[in-house]
Amino acid sequence: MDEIKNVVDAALTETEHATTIDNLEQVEIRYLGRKGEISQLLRSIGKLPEEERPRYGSRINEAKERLAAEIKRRRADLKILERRSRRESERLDITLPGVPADLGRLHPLTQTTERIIEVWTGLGFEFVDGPELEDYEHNFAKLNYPPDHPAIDEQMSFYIDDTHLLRTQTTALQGRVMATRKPPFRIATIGRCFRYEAVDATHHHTFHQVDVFMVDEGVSMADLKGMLVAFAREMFGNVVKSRFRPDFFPFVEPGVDFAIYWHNRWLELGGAGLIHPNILEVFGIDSERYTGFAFGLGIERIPMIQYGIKDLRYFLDNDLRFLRQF
Ligand code: FA5
Repeated sequence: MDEIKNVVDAALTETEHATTIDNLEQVEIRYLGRKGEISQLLRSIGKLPEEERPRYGSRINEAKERLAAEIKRRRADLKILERRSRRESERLDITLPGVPADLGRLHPLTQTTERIIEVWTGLGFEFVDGPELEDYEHNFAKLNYPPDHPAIDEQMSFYIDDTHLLRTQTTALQGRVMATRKPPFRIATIGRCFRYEAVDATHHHTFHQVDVFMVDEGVSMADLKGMLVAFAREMFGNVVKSRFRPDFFPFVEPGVDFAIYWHNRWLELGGAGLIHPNILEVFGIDSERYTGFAFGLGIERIPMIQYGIKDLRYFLDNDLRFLRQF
């Protein structure tokens, strides 16, 4: 009987001291398992005299039940403790100062692009995207370039095969629009252009342009000038002075270049003019009834003027010291 008491006392102490559910399971196996200490006590019954066996047996069964009940209780306690400690380790201290997030910002060219879109949308123009991988027809032929015209060489191109090239000008979209729409329309497009150029502070092989054109009855140079001046004022402020000088582009007649006066200097923004009647006719638009204007500007030029950036290579370098300033 003492032996039973010793085993039960030891088992109860170990149960009480188990600090994890795993610990407790080991205690359970050691005492209540098939080969555990209590089972061994039961097996030793055979060695006792007949008359002692029932009492001994029922003592062992009581001990077994008591131990099982204690282990069950301890297991429930440990579950609560484990849950609590998990909860505490996961608790957030919302009064701790946070780690400031490194905020991204829009690239200066994206900011300029968004502003340009805002201004021309406000003037009633719809923005349409064209492909960067263009065909010769849209980039040159449909824009009234005679074959082998020197102006084609002026825009040195990256050819992909005999008939496809990376577009050299967003003006390439004009033919795509005129083939599918009837006037009146007011269209604009903005995006990347590519020229096989020696890269320097004002020229890149990859740059951006915006092209804007409209076709309607009675569109004249006065409309073109009025809208370009309105655009320049939106971008550079009310004081800006602008200038139009004759220039040549095969797709306009007359053609002009457009410049603004900024910090005591004339700065060219791009080319413009009235859409050549040949182009309207190619697309079945009656050039007696309809006229149109078109212009195309380099985008990099705008933030360069606004912020006094001397070298357009910064825009493609992705140097954070430069980009963080905008
Ligand atoms: C044109 O590309 C004509 N398509 C513009 C046009 C459209 C005229 C509609 C008439 C009617 P130009 O090659 O001049 O024109 O380029 C226009 C502007 O794009 C230039 O003034 C310049 O700001 C920019 N640009 C041209 N080449 C580069 C280059 N390599 N790097 C950066 N900007 C450039």
